[in-house]
Amino acid sequence: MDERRMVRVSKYLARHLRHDPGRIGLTLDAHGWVPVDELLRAAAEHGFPITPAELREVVESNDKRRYAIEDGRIRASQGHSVPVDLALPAAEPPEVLYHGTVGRFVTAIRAEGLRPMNRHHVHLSPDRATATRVGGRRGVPVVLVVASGAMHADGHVFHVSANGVWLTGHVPPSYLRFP
Ligand code: HQG
Repeated sequence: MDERRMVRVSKYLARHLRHDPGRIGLTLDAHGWVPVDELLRAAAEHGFPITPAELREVVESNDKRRYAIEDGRIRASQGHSVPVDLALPAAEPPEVLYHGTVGRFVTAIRAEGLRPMNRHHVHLSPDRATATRVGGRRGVPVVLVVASGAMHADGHVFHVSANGVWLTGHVPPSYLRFP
C-alpha cells in the first residue's frame, strides 16, 4: 500500500473509531471496541472499502500505532471525542513530560493551564521531539515542559495509552514551564 492510501485509511479509521462511528452505522462498546468484520462491512457499505490486508498493515506499521486489534476487535488507542472508557490503569509518569502547541494558544494556556479541549484528556509526549511534531501540526511548534512527577506526587492521575501517549485530565499552569 502506498503512503497516501495508508494515510487515507488511517484518517478514515480515526474519524469512525474516535469521533463519529454513527456516521457509518457503527456502535463502539463501552471500551471503544468494534468487531473488525463489522468495521470492514460498514466501511464497504459506505463507499470506502478496506481490505483485511490493508487494515492489518495500517494497524501494524502505522507510525504512531494508533489502533489496536485484540480478539477480532479493533479500537483507537487514544484520541477519542466520543465517550469511551479505555479502562487504562493509572500509571506513574516520568519526572517531566512535554506538550507541543503553538504560540496563539499560549496566553490562554498560561491563564488556565492545559485543558482536554475536544478530547477526553490532555495529551502529553514522553520526549521533546514527539511534542515538536504534535505542535507542528498547527504551525510553528512551541514545546511546554510539564512537571509530571510533581503533579503525580500531588495526586493528579495519569494514564499511558497503548501507543505511549501520556494522558491526564488537566495541567494547572503552576506545573508548566514555558520556553
Ligand atoms: C491546545 C495527535 C487554549 C493544545 C497528536 C492543542 C497527539 C489549549 C489544542 C494528539 C488549552 C488541542 C493530541 C487552553 C490546550 N487554551 N488552547 N487552555 N489547553 N490547548 O488535537 O495535544 O494524530 O485535541 O495545546 O499526535 O494537539 O490524532 O490535542 O494545541 O497525540 O493520533 O488545544 O493528536 O495524534 O488539540 O494532540 P488536540 P493535541 P493523532
